[in-house]
Amino acid sequence: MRKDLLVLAAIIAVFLAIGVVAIASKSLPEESAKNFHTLSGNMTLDSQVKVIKEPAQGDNTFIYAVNDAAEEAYNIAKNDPQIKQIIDGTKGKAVTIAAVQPTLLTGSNGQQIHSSGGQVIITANWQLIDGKFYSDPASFDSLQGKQGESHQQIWNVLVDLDRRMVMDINVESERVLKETLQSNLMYEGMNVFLPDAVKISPGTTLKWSNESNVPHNVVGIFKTESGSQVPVDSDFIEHNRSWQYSFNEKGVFEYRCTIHSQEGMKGTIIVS
Ligand SMILES: [Cu+2]
Repeated sequence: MRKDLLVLAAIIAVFLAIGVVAIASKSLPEESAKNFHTLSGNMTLDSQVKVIKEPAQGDNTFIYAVNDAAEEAYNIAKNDPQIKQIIDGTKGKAVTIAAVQPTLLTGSNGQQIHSSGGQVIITANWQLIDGKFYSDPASFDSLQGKQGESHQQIWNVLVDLDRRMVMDINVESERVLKETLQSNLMYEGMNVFLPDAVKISPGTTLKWSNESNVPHNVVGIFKTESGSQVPVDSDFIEHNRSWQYSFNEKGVFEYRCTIHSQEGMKGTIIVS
C-alpha cells in the first residue's frame, strides 16, 4: 500500500472509531447541534445544513439534515416500513426529523470522507393543558393555575449507508414535564419549553426558567408588526437560573433552544 493511502486509511479508521463511540454514547447529536443556528428562514444556517421540509398547515413536521451524506441516511430511513409506521403514529403532533450523522471530514488529498454510520433522530412533541391537547396559543389569563404537560417521544435510528438499510431503532422512554402554569413564565425542561406557545399583550415581560440539569437558550427573531426584526439571544441559561425579556410592540417571536433543535425544542410568542 502506498504511504498516503495508509495515512488516509488511518484517518478513516480513527474517524470510524470516534463515530462508533459517539453513537454508542449518544453524545454526538448535542455536540453537532452546537454548531448550527436555529433553522427558520430568517436564521443563519451552517452552509451544509439542508432543510428538507418546513412545517405546513395540517402537517407540523420539520425535517433537516446536517449535510448531503446525512440526508442520504434520512432517505434510506424514510423508506423503512418500521420508520413509516413510527411517522404515521405521530400525526397531529409536532414532529422533528433530524439527520445528524454522518459528519464529513476532508482527507489529506482534499477528498470528502465520512463513515458509513448514519443517525436520524425522530422526535414527537405535544402539550396538554388540564389533560386536553394544546395547539392554539392562549393567553396567560386562561393558562394560569392550570396543569401543563409537555410530552416528548424520541426514536434514535441508526442507518448503514453502505448496505443502505436501517440497522437499529432505539425508542427512548417518553419524557414528560408537568408544571402548574404561572403568568408570564415559561419552564425549560428536558428538552422542551412549557408552555410552548402563548399570546401576550405589548409591554409584557416574560421569564424563562430552567428547571432541568442541562443548559438551554432562547434564540430567535422578534418580528414586529411595524416591520422591524429584532434578534433575541438569551445566551445559555443554566440550571435553576432564569432569563427575561420585555415585548413592547405587537409582533411574533419564534424561537428555539439551539442546542436542542434536533428534538424540536422551540416556542412561539404572539404579541397582540
Ligand atoms: Cu435546550
